[in-house]
Amino acid sequence: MEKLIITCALTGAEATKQDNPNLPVTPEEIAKAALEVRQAGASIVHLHARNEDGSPTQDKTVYAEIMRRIRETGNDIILQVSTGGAVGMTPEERIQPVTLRSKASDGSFSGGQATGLLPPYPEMASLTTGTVNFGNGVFLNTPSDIERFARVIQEHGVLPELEIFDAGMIRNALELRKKGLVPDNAPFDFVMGVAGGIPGTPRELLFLVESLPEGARWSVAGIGRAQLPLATMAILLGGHVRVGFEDNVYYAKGVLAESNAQLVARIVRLAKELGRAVAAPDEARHMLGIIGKK
Ligand code: KMH
Ligand code: ZN
Repeated sequence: MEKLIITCALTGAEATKQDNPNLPVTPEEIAKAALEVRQAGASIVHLHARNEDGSPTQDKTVYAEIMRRIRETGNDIILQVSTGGAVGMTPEERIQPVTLRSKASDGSFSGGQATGLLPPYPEMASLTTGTVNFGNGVFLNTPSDIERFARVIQEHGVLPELEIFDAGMIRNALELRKKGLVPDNAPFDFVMGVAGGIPGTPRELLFLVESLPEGARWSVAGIGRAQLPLATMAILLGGHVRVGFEDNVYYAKGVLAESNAQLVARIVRLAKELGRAVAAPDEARHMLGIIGKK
């Protein structure tokens, strides 16, 4: 089996400090959490941004500050920005952070100032390929908006990660592939257990995995109590794992997690016990086909 890629979704758009006081919210807190999860064994961070009052924002200046602070700590973790944002945001708001990476006239990509550190721009972006009820709200992704997001992600040289909240979204993702709007190496991430989406059960995970084309790379992000069992299954099945406060603020039933790093460290221990080596960020870049892009 290939090495395990661990993604940590540090903050999300929904959890609050009331849910877990250890939730990283400010750019400084997010950069600190990103370093801790890198040291614990994660190779990708999935990023969301917040306003000063803690409410979600897709403002690219806040994302720019988060990524700058992450790189300033010498952190080489892969930077994945959200294009999902929060329920109710407009597509224009949501796509902003992708544009922090710009294409130069010679075809190379850049963003941020040269610091001698890895550049502070997005290497990956999440791309949800359908609409799903999301608790009491609706996470709206119309066919035309999905195509538009895919085009902008492509134009900015960013690798999309296909966020699959329900089975029909796999079909939509494959349509985008056929149209040449997402590359064949774009990984799938099954977000399982959202109220309104596919349940986070072993049976459903097997069904989603079997629905993918041969050779497709996938990870699973189990919501709440589904996080640990589904992550364990992914380690065993050759998939990859996403953990973090965006999806689950608990370590065990009734016990809040101390940090995102605590959740990552448990996956690293499990992988070790189960005989699966863990990928470092550069190894993950090679596996995902994003190494070499500047
Ligand atoms: N906050 C959810 C409504 C993503 O990051 O791409 C959507 C979300 C997905 O978090
Ligand atoms: Zn997200």
